[in-house]
Amino acid sequence: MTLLKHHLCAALLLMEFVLLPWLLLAASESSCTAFAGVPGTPGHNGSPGRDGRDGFPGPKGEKGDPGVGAQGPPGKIGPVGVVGPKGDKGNPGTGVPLSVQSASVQLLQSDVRYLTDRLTTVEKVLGFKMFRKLGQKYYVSDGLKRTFEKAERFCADAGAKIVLPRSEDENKVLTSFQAALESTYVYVGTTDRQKEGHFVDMNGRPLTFTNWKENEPNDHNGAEDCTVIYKSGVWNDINCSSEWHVVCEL
Ligand SMILES: [Ca+2]
Ligand SMILES: [Ca+2]
Repeated sequence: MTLLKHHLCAALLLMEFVLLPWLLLAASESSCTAFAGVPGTPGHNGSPGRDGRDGFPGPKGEKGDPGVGAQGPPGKIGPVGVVGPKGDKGNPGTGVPLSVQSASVQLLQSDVRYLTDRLTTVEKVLGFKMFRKLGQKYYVSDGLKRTFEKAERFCADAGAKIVLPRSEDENKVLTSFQAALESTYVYVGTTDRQKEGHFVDMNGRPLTFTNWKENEPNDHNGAEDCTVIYKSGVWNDINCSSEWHVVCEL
């Protein structure tokens, strides 16, 4: 009987590497004689453990700083204040007397009228092709030839009159203007239409300056009541229906 038990134990040990673990357990729980076993193969690392539980709440934080709110809307307008006391009497005025002011205004108005007139004259002058200036007077021309009557109308339409020299200087300026026009004759504003032999200006006033050529005015054939100036500067009475250069004065 002892021998059979020994063989059974040996058989169990031989199948240690072949049989299931329950056989090993059976052998260990039996009363088999002990044998030193072969060392087992090291096991693999286990799976990661589960996540830990949430920790306990931390201690209470410190008290925060005071907040800063937005500015509120403006308040209502206050009630009307009480009327203040009457002010002190003012100092005496230092204005210019009314009579002096009136004189100054009149002077200014006169200056404005003068400047306006001069500006109007200059604007008229600029409307002509040619002009000469002598003092406050302008001689102007478009280089046209007209009868005396049409020459009068031409100048009047421009707010002017047919040129009439009233001094030696004016006569010279007109002569130089005549040369620029390349003109033989230029009408001047004097006639004896009203009274033969009595030459007057376009306003019917006697002449204060004349420069008649020798033996002129001669009223040739009894038909010369108008006047021209030669390019040499001397004057001659001539038929009014002839067409000669027109020069106006402003
Ligand atoms: Ca005449
Ligand atoms: Ca004549």
